[in-house]
Amino acid sequence: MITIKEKLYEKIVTKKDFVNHLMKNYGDVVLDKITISQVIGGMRGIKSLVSDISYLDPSEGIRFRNYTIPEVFAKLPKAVNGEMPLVEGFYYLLLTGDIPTKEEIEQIADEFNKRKHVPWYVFDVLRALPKDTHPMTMFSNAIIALQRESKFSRKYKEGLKKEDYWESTYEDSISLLAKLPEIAAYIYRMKYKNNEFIPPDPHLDMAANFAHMMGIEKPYDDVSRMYFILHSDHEGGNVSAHTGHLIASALSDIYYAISGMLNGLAGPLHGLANQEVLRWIQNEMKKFGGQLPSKEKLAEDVWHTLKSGQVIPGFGHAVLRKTDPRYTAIQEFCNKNIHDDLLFDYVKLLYDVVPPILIEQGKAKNPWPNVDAQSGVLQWHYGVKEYEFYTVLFGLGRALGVTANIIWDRALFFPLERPKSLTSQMLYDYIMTNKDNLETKEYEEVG
Ligand code: CMX
Repeated sequence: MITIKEKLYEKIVTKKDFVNHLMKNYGDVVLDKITISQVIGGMRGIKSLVSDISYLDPSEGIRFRNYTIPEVFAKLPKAVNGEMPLVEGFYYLLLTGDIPTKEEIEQIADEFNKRKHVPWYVFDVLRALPKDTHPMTMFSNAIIALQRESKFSRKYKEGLKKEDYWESTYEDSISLLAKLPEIAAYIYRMKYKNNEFIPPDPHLDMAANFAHMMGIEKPYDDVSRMYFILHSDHEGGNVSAHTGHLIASALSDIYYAISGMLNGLAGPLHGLANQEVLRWIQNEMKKFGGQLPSKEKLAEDVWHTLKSGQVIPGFGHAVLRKTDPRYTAIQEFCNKNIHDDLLFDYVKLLYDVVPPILIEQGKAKNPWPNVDAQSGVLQWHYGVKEYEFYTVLFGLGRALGVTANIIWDRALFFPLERPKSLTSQMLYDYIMTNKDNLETKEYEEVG
């Protein structure tokens, strides 16, 4: 059987030819017009990145390597005694685009196993931080501390050839991913479980080992598998994936890139929204004395949140225009496995209450829930009630997608990312100079 690296190499050669062909023969083809509102408004919808790892359709939602979420769940080999696919197999899919055999999964699991050991100084760094440091800050710190391990950076200094960039990036990615479950579980148990650590079990798969180190019984292993897979990637333009790509485009190594992408994920408009959803619901639960309110009462509070200038966490999306299929996947799992859970009932009620309000308010382009509206229920139900920790779990999953993307960025020689910025005066001058040729509206001079 060929190794993963050999398989990747074969695929890289073919894909590189394809991308070179596009660049050489069609490099001048114009894709889309770019509007002033896109330039000012956070580059929404500007097609300016390439990722073959996943694609996000506004209506259908995410496809990982062209497979929908239900297809990923159905096609990938499952864990023994589990319903969810092995994360190792999913990573193989992200890297190669192929559904792995059991042997191929064993190969990648073996690679993770060999590199699992977390050096002592990482724990020292974590312990040196004040106890009230946010777990995302801890996670990001731990990863940046590991940067000294980077094979890519070492080899680059020695004069690495461009053709070989991807290989040591792959090595760094496997080494880092192998350590993330133990680092995350360590943060959790140091911060919330009185420093009572549970050593890793080398016989378990990545997610089961994580569940074990967290100290949580079955089916938390399956919950973790599902959680990591669903959060792994959301095409290239979201803040975390894009940050990782941008950092790595300067040939900063995986450790720099993943630590940085976590810092983007830590924002309340992105990954931190899962924490915010729980915080919001917990406040409601307290207010309603641990009871489920009527739709009308909950609607009043949703309006109150909006009118006080805040967003409703867990709703809306920059690309999606329908309910997030990641939300649906978690909901299906909850429907099957969770009964009589007040939090789950709140989430279901919010699904009925929030979208009509956001539609009536008329601002959000997408009134439907995203993954963060539903994901906290799972964690809470299975015992992770410290909701500050939820974004770390998101980050652990996201590292799968971002590392896979960066390995391919390097393989395909994607260059330094360097878009052009203009001054606002330049935008105005452009409009005034070209107003006779522009299609719409009257162009008034300002000031
Ligand atoms: N509650 C209230 N207002 C919302 C809203 C929500 N859930 N979603 C969008 N809006 C508002 C925006 O704040 C914006 O208002 P202003 O014009 O006053 O600035 C307006 O509607 C238009 O926004 P949009 O084009 O629909 O959405 P964006 O692409 O700008 O932002 C997102 C997308 C996700 C940041 C936004 O929907 C939001 O803030 N949602 C709540 C936070 C959240 O759940 N984030 C997690 C997203 C998934 C993830 O990355 O993990």
